[in-house]
Amino acid sequence: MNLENLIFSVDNRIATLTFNRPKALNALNQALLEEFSTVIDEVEKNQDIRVLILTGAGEKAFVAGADISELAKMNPLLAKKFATKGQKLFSRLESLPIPVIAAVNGFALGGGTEVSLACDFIYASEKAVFGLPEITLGIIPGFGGTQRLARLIGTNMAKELIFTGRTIPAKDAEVYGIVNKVCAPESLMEEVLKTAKAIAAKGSVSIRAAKESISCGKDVDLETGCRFEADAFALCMASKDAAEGTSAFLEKRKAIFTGTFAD
Ligand code: CO8
Repeated sequence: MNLENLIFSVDNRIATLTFNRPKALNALNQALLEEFSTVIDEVEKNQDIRVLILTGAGEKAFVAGADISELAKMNPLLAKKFATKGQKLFSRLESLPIPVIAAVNGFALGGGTEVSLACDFIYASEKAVFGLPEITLGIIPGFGGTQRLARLIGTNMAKELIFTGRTIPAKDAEVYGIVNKVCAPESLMEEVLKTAKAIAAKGSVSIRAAKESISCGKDVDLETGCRFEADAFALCMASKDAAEGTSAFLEKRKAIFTGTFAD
């Protein structure tokens, strides 16, 4: 892969995508979004990858939003195209079958908060700052922020943050339920990797089933969600991992998962 705006690496079944435009605080321009899409293609193809981590290059930012110098030149049609492209991309990220963790190391504003909200969960540095400040530019969030933030923290709190454009430190984002864990800056990646490794060591069939079940269930009624869960549970029982996991418990040994199904 020929990447100029991103760094992508895979180590021990854990992939890391680093937004890499530190001079522009990793702002999302069109070229970066193209590369992002290519990386998602690769993650979808590579069955060895168990967890994807997103982070930002440099000391200051995760992603400081969409690139304002590009936005400023867009006519309404181009803006709609760009917003739709970003939305589709973030939906693909959200729909990946593997867990995606955002390691938010600094400013996550506008599109930066939006991309982190499309991840399964967020760990943040004490230095991280979240917010959807688009209103101060005379625009609104356009990469799914009005939708995902309201679903995550509730309509009224999302309205206040979006109407005021107020940014919030990681500690407050944790209180709102945006961030799972706040870490010292120097230990952020270590903490994220610890959690990623714990997830990667589990059976991939059950991890995928759990993610799909939670994701499908959150926008449907409880009964439909539970029905989906029962089907996903049954699918897990057809895997070698379920046989191995239950046997290992009964035999008092550590399970060795293969992520495969019975022949
Ligand atoms: N786009 C382009 N360049 C940026 C961006 C950005 N979002 N953010 C920072 N930069 C650039 C600055 O212009 C500056 O460049 P240069 O050195 O060439 O002047 C460099 O990064 C460093 O930035 P600052 O000097 O401003 O650094 P500070 O530490 O003083 O401030 C801040 C850091 C507070 C993060 C500040 O840079 C800032 O407010 N940035 C903008 C944040 C923002 O408003 N983000 C929302 C953008 S809009 C958006 O995300 C919409 C998403 C949906 C789009 C839908 C498609 C139509």
